[in-house]
Amino acid sequence: MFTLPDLPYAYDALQPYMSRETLEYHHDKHHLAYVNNGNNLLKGTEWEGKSLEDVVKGSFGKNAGLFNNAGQHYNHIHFWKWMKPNGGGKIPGSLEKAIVDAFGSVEKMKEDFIQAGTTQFGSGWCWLAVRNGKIEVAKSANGESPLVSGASPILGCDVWEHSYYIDYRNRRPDYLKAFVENLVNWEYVEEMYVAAAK
Ligand code: MN3
Repeated sequence: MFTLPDLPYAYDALQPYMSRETLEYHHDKHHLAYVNNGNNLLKGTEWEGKSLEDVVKGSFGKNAGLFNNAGQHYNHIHFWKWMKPNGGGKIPGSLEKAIVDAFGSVEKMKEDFIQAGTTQFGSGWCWLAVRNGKIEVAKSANGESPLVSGASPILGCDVWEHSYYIDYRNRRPDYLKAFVENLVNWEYVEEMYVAAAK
């Protein structure tokens, strides 16, 4: 069974970069809907009782309704933890080194990440993911993530309009810049990097 996790901070803790109103709608309504719909669609399938990652990977291309909701449940569980109050700032050493190895500089990684989110046409996500030990930038539509192409997501930004329209209207690039510079919890990204790079 999927369950909705609490936000790891107060609803107003990410202001002014993400408002209480956005988090109330995004967490309490959108994420909850993925949990409830996912649970209904999971019943009686071969994936009942499997881990969330296995449900996401297994249902991809086989059961679109279940995949969309399970995928979004997975993405949002991490999305809340990929942000923190007073986020952004210094990237922990081992992660910073891996980023520089892959992109040449932290600035280039941020530029590529923001570019991926800006150019994702319609709803979706932009990502940092680990593939064969190396960090890459990716983008995906709707509820998809690098999990379905054999990579491990370590950072994702939700570019569905419900994630930014209240605060940024149509200015998606401004939202992405604020996410990277002021919201990202790089310690959690590093934790996922270490687990993925093993
Ligand atoms: Mn969302």
